[in-house]
Amino acid sequence: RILMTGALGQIGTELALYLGDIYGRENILATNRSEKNIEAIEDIRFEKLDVTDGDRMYELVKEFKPDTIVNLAAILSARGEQIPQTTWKINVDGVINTLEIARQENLKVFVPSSIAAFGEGTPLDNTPQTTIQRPSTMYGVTKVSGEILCDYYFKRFGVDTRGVRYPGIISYKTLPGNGTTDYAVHIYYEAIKHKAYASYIAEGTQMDMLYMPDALKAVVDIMEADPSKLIHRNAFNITAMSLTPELLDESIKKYMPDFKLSYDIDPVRQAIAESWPNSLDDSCAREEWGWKPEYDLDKMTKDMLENLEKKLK
Ligand code: VAH
Repeated sequence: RILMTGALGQIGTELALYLGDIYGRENILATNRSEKNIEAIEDIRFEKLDVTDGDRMYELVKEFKPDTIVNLAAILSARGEQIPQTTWKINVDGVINTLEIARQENLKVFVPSSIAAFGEGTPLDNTPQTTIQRPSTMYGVTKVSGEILCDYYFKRFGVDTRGVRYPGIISYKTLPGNGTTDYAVHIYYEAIKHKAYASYIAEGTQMDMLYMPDALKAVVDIMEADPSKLIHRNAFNITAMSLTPELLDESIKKYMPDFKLSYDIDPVRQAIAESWPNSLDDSCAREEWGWKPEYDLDKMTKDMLENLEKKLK
């Protein structure tokens, strides 16, 4: 049984249904600070929860009796720069409350990190699993803090914490909320709606990306992995592709030859994107728990355009 936080976000809505289909929808309790987008999780039980309210989270755990907490609640990178103090509170209190309850109730924990956990001084090409982490965004600071807190609770208290460093995630069901990689989602929506998109990220800017089905499978694969094989735990680099706006443009043009890409750079999100890796080394995830993405760029583009065609018509 799984209690999820942030379950109405870009990952949360699809992960709730995905986990429900595997473990039984009655075994999922989806929570979120607001009820916006609640229809996306269909008949899965929902309770309002602000992850900074540890007492309320504990009440829900006592009542629902999960064996696992999946803590997705977070303010993402670009929004996080507008409200850094709130971002710290939500992102880190959410992790601490999750870990404290997991410690006291002996629960398993999944907390995702992000490529945003890297920054100044990190080798940006083929970024290693273990390297310098000096992120330049508050979101990134909270993600590094989350990684270290989860490692601490595993080493000090034996809490079974696990997580991955997600790259940008591309999906067509729920729009992401104010991230930096979101341009790679909006480009597909705009391709269907207007056959054109003005990218706020500059040509040549490389960022790792993952298609949602692979992002979802990673959660189950790591949580069901044999713990004796895990050398790392809370921040596995995972990726499927290193994308630029022009690579997305080229792929979309294979299906929509008259698509037009232009640029309207947002200096804030461009600076964030440039501080993140160009490509990740995800060999540890592949070796320790069999990480293997199924979607490459063209396969993702085909699926995105077909599904958005239906969704937006
Ligand atoms: C963001 N989509 O852009 C999130 C993610 C790696 C990017 O953390 O902030």
